[in-house]
Amino acid sequence: MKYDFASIEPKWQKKWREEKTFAAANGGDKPKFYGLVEFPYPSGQGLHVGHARPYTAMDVVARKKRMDGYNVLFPMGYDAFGLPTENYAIKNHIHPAQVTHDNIANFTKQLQMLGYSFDWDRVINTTDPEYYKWTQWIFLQLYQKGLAYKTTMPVNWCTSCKCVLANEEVVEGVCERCGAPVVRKEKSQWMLKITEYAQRLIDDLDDLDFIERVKIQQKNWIGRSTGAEVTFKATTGDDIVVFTTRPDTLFGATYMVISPEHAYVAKWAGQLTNLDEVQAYVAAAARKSDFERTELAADKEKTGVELQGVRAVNPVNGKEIPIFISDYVLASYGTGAIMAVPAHDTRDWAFAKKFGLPIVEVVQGGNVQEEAFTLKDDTGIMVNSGFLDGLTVKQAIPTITKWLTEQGIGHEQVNYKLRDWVFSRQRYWGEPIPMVWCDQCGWVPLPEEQLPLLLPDVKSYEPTDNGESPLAHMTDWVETTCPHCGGPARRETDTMPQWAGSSWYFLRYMDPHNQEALASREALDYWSPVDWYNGGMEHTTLHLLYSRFWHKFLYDLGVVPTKEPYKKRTSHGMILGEGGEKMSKSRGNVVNPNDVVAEFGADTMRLYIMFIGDFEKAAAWSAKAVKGCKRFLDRVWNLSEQLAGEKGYSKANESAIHKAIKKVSEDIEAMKFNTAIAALMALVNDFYANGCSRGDYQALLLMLSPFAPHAVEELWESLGFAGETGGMACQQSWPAYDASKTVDAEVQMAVQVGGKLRGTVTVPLDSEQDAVVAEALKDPKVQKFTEGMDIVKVILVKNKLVNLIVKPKK
Ligand code: ANZ
Ligand code: ZN
Repeated sequence: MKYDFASIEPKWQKKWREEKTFAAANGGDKPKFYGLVEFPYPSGQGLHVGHARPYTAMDVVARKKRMDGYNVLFPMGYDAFGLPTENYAIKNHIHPAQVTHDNIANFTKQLQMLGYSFDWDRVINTTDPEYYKWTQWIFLQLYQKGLAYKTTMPVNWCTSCKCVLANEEVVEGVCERCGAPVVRKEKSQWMLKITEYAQRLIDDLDDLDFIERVKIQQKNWIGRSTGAEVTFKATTGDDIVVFTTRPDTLFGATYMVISPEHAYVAKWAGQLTNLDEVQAYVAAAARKSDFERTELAADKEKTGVELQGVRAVNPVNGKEIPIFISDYVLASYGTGAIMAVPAHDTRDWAFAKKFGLPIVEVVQGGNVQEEAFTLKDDTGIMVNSGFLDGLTVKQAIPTITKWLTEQGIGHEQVNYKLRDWVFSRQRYWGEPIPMVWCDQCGWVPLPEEQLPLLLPDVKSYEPTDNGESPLAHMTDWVETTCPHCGGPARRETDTMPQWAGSSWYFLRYMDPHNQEALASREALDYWSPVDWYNGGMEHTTLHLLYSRFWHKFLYDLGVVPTKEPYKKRTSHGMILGEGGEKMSKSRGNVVNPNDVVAEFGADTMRLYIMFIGDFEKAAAWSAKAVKGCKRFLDRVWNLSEQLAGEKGYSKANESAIHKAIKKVSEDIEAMKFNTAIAALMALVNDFYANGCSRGDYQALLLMLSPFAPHAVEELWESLGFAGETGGMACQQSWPAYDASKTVDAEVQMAVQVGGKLRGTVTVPLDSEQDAVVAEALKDPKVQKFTEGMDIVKVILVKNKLVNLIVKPKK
């Protein structure tokens, strides 16, 4: 029988689909397991091998969990709103809905081609009105609770997409999508108050089984800082409030800096003697993004302008100090104003050097001549600091904070780097925001009965040049009546950002066809939380944080039963091109899964993508290694024609099988797929060497079935196992191992030095020479006779004795 993957694979895929082999039931006696992968954006390029890695991995886990006796939910869907589709639609004059439909059809074909055990009855599509009805519903709930609000703020504006970007979508000053420069622009935006959840988003990480680097990245992104707010008096009589994490250094504050956007710049215009210079600097700063102003400028010379005509007073020593504007102080963080302590802050030091400002050391050990000394520990001793002198930094911080509080000029303060989420986009292909503007009533939410608010058909999806959404042209749609007073009103024409639909999709899978709710309470109670979610590290600070926020909000509303959506989070490394470079069209090194499957079959593709290397690390594609995986499957296949002996494990293979079961079971749980496969390869070698019984082979097929399910089912059926067990291999129980049979037999061996018995060692049966010698040399009794000696020869009698021939070192 030939291994004809091209006919075998579609055959089993069809059977699984028709028989709904992998459909999950919302209930039952089995324990539940909900395994989740990030649903794809259905791009025109189709499925990438980068998708195949996490999808195959979770498919292996899901298939194994089913065999372990779990009721498994392993769903798939499409995150289909977004810019690339819209841009493609504009360019090719095809409706985005049509583009989406075609791309989804292609993705579905590809996912089925790879034999994934998704429950195809639960497929969701975020652009389906039946789906986005509930995205809109969640928005309305956020609005009712005061967590969605509209405000005018400077936003990141992509000059090419003509679209507002979230901070996270701006990478190194350019648009993450198209690479065009991003400028700042004032716009009225819907915002979501994720900051209200900042502390909970940090605290609740503790109980989660997330890989450490995900937790760290989320914490850093939220960026909690503890410090104090301190009020300085300006000579105008105004209070300048600063945020500092080092109130202990207050005596060293020799000047102040406020951000160029600070309200006082305009307020003090009349008093400033250098107003022109100040205004020119403000205008220049406005053109830069925060990233350019901070990260990109970190090593560059500091710039700024003194506000001549106004000064401030340091509240601890009464000294008058100058005030500057500089773009290294951001309007959006803390209070947008700082006290500058050049002796102990690197940026302040660079600035002070440039402008010839005094540098006063207040923590002993600060190297004020060469470079600012930013204290890393709490052991420094305060100097030049009045009543703080002699205290450690650790003591000085609470002391000064208490003093400031008593004086009524300061208090302890916690700040977060996290900003509220800019939730509107001036684009067509997104969820309409269900809000109406009435001149009489202001913003009025659409009544829930009117959901979904359908995205209207438009002729042109081009964003307008003034930055309004294309929907703004749709007079018929825009003009409506106020749900509150019945007067004339206008619909919101911005749409939701790409991240909306993915913020709750895992809930919809639990009950995807529900018409009354986003999912029934029973379904939510049964499946929550997601047991294991694998996805890309690049989604850590966006999708993963956003969806945790929405889930917590829904938890507070009583809609979902758990405060966190995902129990466990793991992440995979990237697949690189042959030779280790990033796959890209321009490099011409993109591997198309269709080609691999056509040439070698889906099972080889699956096996290879799991064998490619450590799951968490990046790995380079190797056509040669793909062939190696195909050869392994050929070997498995051909072995089926040489089976000898009946049921049960053969004596010769029994221990190897038990060991392999233990190893493969543990490795799949730990996502060490490559070593699991290596163990199966070794087992096949044993089978070829020792002969293979039907029972031996059956165990191999069961362990191989999550990785190469099509070939396994075909063999399972043709060898009659299906008849004997009454089901497919994927429906069998995962083989169990007997722990006592997995431990290696050990032997005691005599150790001689120069032919005389000097000790004994215990080593695994059949140990090779090097291993025995290494073990022998650990024995102090042996060491006594080998010290200062060279081992010139070793005589090994396997499993009995080792004799070390030595002579003195020269
Ligand atoms: C005085 C000082 C002395 C500071 C010292 C640091 C070291 P994190 O930890 O990131 O929260 N800062 C405050 N608001 C700022 C703004 N809007 N733009 C730029 N810098 C700002 O950083 C807090 C520190 O960053 C604050 O503590 C302040 O400088 C500066 F030896 O105050 B510090
Ligand atoms: Zn009204």
